[in-house]
Amino acid sequence: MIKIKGLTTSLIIAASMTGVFSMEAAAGPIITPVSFSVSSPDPANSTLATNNILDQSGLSANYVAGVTDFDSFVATTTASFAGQAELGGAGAPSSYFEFDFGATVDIDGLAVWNQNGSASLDTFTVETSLLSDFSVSQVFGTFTMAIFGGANPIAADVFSFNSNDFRYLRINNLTNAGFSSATRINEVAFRSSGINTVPEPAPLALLGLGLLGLGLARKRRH
Ligand SMILES: [Ca+2]
Repeated sequence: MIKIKGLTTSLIIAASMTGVFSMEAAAGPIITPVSFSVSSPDPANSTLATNNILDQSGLSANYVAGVTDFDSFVATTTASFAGQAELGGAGAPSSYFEFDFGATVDIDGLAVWNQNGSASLDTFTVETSLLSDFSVSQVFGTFTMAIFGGANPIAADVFSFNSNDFRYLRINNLTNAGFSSATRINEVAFRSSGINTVPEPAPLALLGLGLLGLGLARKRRH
């Protein structure tokens, strides 16, 4: 009877642990790239550091990468005029912001806090690749910023797309709100799809751990 009771307890522990992992995966935390570059930084305006796009500068709140829930954060966080990043040129075909996540990731959402003047981003594409030279890549559709040239502080535009595994992501700048020599955005954030490429503990493995725990407990008892 004790044995059955113990086994049942282990099953409950294993099941609840599995549940916890599932909930974490579904939460869709913000994940951040390990490095960032622009295809054509504007040498005339070096005060607009390119890091501004990723360092949470100008945001009304801060997140913790890998922990903070993307959807709830981007819904309530605004950006001020300070903390913008700039691309030289206005929508030239080779003009893009590029992000390296350091390993294969799976992302299904992007938040962009735009700049609030005529240099603000208008239309862009999202392109992803497993290769740094993008010789094989996937291009999502053309996205249009709903919020541009508007208020300060400014809310985030959020875009969703089919998740896929990649390491590198480009935001290809197509058009801006009219400024002829540069495109500026304040900040971006990425949503993990919850489909982690790092293997999560499988339910059977957790059940095994539970049974192992039971075995150890019984051994100590004897
Ligand atoms: Ca910023």
